Amino acid sequence: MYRAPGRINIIGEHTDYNDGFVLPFAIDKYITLHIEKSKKFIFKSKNSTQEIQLDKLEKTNTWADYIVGVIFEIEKNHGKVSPFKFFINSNLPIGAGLSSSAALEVVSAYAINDQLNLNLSLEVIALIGWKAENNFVGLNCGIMDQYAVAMSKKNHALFIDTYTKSYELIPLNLKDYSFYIINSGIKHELGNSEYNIRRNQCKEALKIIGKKTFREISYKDLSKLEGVYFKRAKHILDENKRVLNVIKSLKNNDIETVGNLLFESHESLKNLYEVSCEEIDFIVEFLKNKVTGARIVGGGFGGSVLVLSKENVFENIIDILKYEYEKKFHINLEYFKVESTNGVEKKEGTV
Ligand code: GAF
Repeated sequence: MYRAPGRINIIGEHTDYNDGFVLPFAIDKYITLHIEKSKKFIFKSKNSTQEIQLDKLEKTNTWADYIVGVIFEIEKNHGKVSPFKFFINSNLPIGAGLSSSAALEVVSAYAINDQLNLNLSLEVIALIGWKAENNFVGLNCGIMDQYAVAMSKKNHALFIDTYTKSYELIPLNLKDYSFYIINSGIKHELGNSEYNIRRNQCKEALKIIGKKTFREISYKDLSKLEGVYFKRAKHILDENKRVLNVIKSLKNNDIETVGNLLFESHESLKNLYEVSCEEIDFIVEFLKNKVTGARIVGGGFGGSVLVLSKENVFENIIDILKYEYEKKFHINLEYFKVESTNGVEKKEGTV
């Protein structure tokens, strides 16, 4: 079987489609895939009785589209893909901002590459997943998720410069601190369309300034912008700086500063980039002055909060937060500790 992990992003949110910096790592929650030759394309998930069968590859408006999109992308440059049965399983929460879609794309591209001996590199596999998401699924995302899911290494974060598409592994020595995910349980229907709107606003900001890339923009240029264009662009410049500061702090073993930068990032995503929501803000507000750092993670409009905390501190407050959240929103709050792990791989075992 093959498996691909989800990812969290320590910092660098909404910078990956703006030629900026990101710092994700793959987490120990996975989508697993078994694949075998078949007469038709068949898509089956262990979590559902439904089986999708296709004589001809086409849009299904189901999770199978992530795989169909990948097959189309492979066929564009690497020849015909014969029919397979795809059987998947997952312990990665869906719609929680942890990149379940990138995991599904990357694990299918990786498995097809292996089965057909295409000899594609991990970068090419990641880019096939990214193109499937943009060209077929319709989310105009950046490369962060697919790169993190494909290229991560245990005990490291992956610093990606999305302008040059180069990356560097940054050792993660967190001492007695850990990362946690708190899933708000909110999946915003508007997520994809709002995401694409943010992307267009950034393009428009560049046009007003008269530059081709955010990499050529300085704080002085922001005086040419107003309203949402100013807010979006300011977030990008600040967030890129924060990524570099987090890397510096990690190298200096200064985990408290990493935490402060996470809180700053959240404020910016809430007020400047406007991708948070009431439920997530409630969680982050509760955590202030208690844990080391916390912020919304992923595309936003729901999903999860990433928390950096000492274990005893987190354990002491999480039940109170759960109680308060469930009282206010009537939603069960799920949480778990995340460990870094390797990117996509082939494994012995069953799905
Ligand atoms: C989603 C996208 F898929 C990523 O490319 C990235 O833009 C992220 O939102 C926000 O940082 O996960």
